[in-house]
Amino acid sequence: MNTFRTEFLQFCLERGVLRFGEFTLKSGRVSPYFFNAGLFSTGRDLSRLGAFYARTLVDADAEIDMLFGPAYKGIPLAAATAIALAQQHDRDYPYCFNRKEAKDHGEGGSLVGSPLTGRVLIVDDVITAGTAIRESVEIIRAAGAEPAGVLIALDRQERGQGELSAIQEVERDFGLKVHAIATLSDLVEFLGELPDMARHRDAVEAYRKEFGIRI
Ligand code: OMP
Repeated sequence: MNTFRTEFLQFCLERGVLRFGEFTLKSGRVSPYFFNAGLFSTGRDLSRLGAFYARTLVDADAEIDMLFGPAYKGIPLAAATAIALAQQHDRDYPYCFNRKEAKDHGEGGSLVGSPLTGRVLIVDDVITAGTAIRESVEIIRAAGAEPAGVLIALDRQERGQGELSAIQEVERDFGLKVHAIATLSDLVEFLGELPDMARHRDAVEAYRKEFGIRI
């Protein structure tokens, strides 16, 4: 695995973002690991996280015109990514986010930031069932813009209803490419390199056998 992904997963472990145990997911599945991006909760964490997102986007060579952060968790992620793209890659993209409740006073409306136009990249944390992404696609299309890709931190590589993962379904249904900083495969490989993580590796591997997509 490349050092970039190893560094990212190490960072997640250090910050407690990646945890092992028993976690009931939105889907009802009981997972031996959980990724909680909300625990990147200091200025330095967010700055480092933004750098990982930005680098993933630059490496993917995605053709986009702006960033969109879906409320709530996508908002600081899109902002941190936009800052890192400007400071570290000299790419000054406009960015925008939505409110969950439309305002009926002041400037009104439910979108904040740059107007949604052109090819829009959705920035979020984890995709499980893809619900949040589907909502973002609707918001972007309603504004007359084009959803052009998704950038997330972790691809759990789990099957959805059928054989495809939720991410593969999003790619198929909307023609959107999903870019992830790291995947479940990276996590299994990473845990395999840490002797004191063998127990967790086995549990994650067993979970992958049961719910993972075929790779
Ligand atoms: P969808 O909007 O259905 O794709 O689900 C994404 C959500 O799953 C995230 O925003 C979290 O609330 C939750 N989640 C995680 O954040 N991390 C995980 O490792 C797993 C889940 C989950 O519940 O599946």
